[in-house]
Amino acid sequence: MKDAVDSPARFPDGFLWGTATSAYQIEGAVNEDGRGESIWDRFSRMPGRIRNGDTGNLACDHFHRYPEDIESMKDLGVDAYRFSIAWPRVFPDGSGAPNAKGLAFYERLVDALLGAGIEPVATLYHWDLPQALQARFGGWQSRETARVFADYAGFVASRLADRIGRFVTTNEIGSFVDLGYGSGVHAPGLALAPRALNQVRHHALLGHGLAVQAIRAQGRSGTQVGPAENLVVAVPALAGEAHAEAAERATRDWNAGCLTAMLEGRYPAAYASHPDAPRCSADDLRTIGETVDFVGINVYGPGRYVLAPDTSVSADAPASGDALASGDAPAPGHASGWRVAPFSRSHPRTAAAWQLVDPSSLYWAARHVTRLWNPPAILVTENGCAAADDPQEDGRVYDTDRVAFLRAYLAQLRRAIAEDLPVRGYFLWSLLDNFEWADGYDTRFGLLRVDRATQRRTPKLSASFYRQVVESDGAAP
Ligand code: IFM
Repeated sequence: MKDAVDSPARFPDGFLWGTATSAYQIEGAVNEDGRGESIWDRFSRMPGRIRNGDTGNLACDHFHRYPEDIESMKDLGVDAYRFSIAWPRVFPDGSGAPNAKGLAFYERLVDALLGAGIEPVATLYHWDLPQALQARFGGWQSRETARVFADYAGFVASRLADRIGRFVTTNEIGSFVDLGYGSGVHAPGLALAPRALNQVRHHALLGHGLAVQAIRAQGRSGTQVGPAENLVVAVPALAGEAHAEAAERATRDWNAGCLTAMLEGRYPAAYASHPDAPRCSADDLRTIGETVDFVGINVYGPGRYVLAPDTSVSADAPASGDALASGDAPAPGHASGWRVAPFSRSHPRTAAAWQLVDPSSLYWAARHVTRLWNPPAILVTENGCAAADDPQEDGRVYDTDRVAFLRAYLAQLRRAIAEDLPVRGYFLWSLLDNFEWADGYDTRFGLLRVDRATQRRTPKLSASFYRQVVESDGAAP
């Protein structure tokens, strides 16, 4: 295996350097211009659900400050900006009559981005489900939600595909289903049994597939569409092809209920035959497996370390729980041809307790996705680092850990490019410090600090670093 971390790789022409955000995390203005309530408005009002009782009511006030935020993107020099459209702004009741004023915000945003020479990339679902659909159908518990999601996606494409060339359907089905309907730590805060949880995930996958069809039907010829998934990335613990192949198999198994199903149009046999498997028809699977123009991968760190099955080290661990969650393999690893090397307790993490660090996870994610499913293109739709980056006495933010993190992950992106893996864009999460869901505003991923009291934006050291990356087309790290 060639290790190209240190070799200079030219990024392909048209490679997109970007930043990413999502609507509820930055917009604020939750009651303006006819926006309907979302499940996150409701959830964040519930006592004890969000750290410090934070809400997205004001967030980064991006709804009013987007011109300033676009200026910041111009300073960074980025080619593209991935944002999300708030479904309840466009359809306050989830379906029915569209809200012209809600759509008008995104028209203003998109026009301003294009005016600044920045390509808009729009995500249609980044977790802010209209509360009306939760009340009416139980949200993604019902396939009706998948159906009306496609109506909304088609409508947005019919109005904006003249200016938006790339749409992301759903962001991280693997997260919003498990956290919102399984552990209940995210909206809508439910804790369903495994079978019901898998059915919810199936409906979300169906929503993705139906949205692909609707965008193709109502967008323009050439409009590109794909999902963004935080796949569980198996990283080979040791060098050598046998371990790399074991990690590839493990990645397919661990994403059985999500990305594997989307990209293969079927659930792998071990998943489909599990007693908790979702009910589904052949038609559903064809829809879920609609071809996509790109696969968005959100990569923050390693999901598991994996070894070839016959490796004689003492590492051995149960590979699966009983529940068929998207991150769980349905069959023991030995049967599937891999085994787990468990994380040590001292494995490095960022300021977010869940974020384990290994830069090579970005390379392995791109390599596994390419070898397993050979998509036309891969976009790194999210990658970033949580940091406890308080301002220093001079008022500046020296987020040295984020710079070190990005430098190391981007070197692995160069390694992927040097091996001709079809990565066509990189969107750094996130432009701004923002509402980090149940963690509120205390967990920060931004290139720009946002002062909570004044909303003042201060570019951090990492913003200067990323400007150099973009300026040099990835050569600088
Ligand atoms: O902030 C989130 C984002 O909404 C989805 N992907 C992971 C990010 C960091 O936790």
